[in-house]
Amino acid sequence: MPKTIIISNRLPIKVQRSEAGLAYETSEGGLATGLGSIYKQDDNIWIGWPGTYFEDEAEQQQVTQDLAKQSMHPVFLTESEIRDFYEGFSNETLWPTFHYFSQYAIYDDSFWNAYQQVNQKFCQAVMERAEPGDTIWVHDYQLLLLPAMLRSQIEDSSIGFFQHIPFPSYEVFRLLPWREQLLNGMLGADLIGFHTYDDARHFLSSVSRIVGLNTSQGLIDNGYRHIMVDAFPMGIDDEKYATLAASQETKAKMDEYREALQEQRIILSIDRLDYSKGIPQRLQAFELFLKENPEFHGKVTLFMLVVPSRDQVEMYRQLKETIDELVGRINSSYRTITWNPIQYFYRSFPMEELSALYSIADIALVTPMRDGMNLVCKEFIASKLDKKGVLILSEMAGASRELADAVLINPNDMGQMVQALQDALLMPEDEQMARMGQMQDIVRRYNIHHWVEIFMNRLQYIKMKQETMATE
Ligand code: GDG
Repeated sequence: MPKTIIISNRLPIKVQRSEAGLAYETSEGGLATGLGSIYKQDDNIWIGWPGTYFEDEAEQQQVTQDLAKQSMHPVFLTESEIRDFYEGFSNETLWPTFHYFSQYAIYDDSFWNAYQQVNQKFCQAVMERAEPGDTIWVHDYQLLLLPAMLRSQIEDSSIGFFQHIPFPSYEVFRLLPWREQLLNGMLGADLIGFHTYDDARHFLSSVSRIVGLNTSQGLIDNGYRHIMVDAFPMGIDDEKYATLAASQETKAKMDEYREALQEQRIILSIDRLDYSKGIPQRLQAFELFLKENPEFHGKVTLFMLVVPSRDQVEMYRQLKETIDELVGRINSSYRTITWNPIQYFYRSFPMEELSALYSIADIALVTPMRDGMNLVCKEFIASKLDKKGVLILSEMAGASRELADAVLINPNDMGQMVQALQDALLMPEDEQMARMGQMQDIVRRYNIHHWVEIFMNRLQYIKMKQETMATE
């Protein structure tokens, strides 16, 4: 029976060494939840890197055996591959370029060589398990070359590709020395998906101008096949967040936080450490808000969670220092004996604590400079059982295309962010509830299960269409 193979750089599991041996922790991320309904079924599998460096062959074998029981197949990366493919080309070349921070991009041939080599390694891992008729779904910017590599070996298979981060405009994308190879890699797929129509449009324009292919109405004709390009805005598992918000564990945490924070209005900020998330700009806006609104001193707290990420990369280390300094400066300037304007945490929180924070927050301040989608804002919406609360959302997040009832801001406009904070803090409850109700409808309707279903259906559709076009 044909199966579905999912491939992403990281497997939906964390493998760690402990004194008791290897420990496996399943990911609670949105992608893992959504695709869980697929890869755990029948003979379907998920192929990816387990996220840890394993030198020892016996250990690799152990991991392979353990993961196989959960339908997962690991691709092991060497130390130099982790450095040059993952931290290098993926995170220091593609990530900044695709988020419009091309001034941070490093163009290094050894990174590029490692990127090709690791994509080839993934291709081999897929080929060891793929059979005719299988459906293959490749995820994200670490594996842009993989669709074409697979296509050259299994011509007829259905290959879908989804990019979770933005696709930049042609003027930015063309800065990459390897632009044509990257596009040709993606064009090995039958269906190429992005979070927004703008991303899809930017991709099509790069294909037309760099590869010279005809692109019309979201279809690319490469002379052999028609490739479909479209927007598939990713959703979340809304029920999971609503259920968690109603749970005893979350309620207990909410009581604890409420007692500690007393009558404070809570502004919540949650991100991975990343310059694309606009954390320093958000802090500067909050500082300006405090300066201009002394009546709110002692009455609002910015609860800021920064989840450690990529801290081996120099740029991220510097960003962490900038954030530490800004928080220190703002707190030392405005704090009183009984009030700290910013509660700052540089660590990851367990789900029920995250849920309690979403539930008690008056405002979620989500202001990335650029974000493919941003799931935090959707999780905040799904957790608001009483519909009270305001979402302040950057226009530069893919989610802003769907969530028109948020207070939308441009993260480069400090004055607008300050105004948004004032408006949100003063917004009447009935308006909060009306806006939240609208956004909940969207988050519910276009949830993660809908996203998976619609992508898979469209992949099937384009495959059928290719066949009918071939016989015409
Ligand atoms: C990429 C794209 C796109 C955060 N802190 C904690 C925690 N989280 C979870 C959140 C959320 C996830 O991390 C972050 O997701 P985002 O979508 O906001 O951002 P990226 O990680 O950059 O993801 C992005 C996404 O892919 C999907 O396509 O939306 O644009 O950049 O789920 O809840 N989870 C736990 N503790 C924390 O402290 N447990």
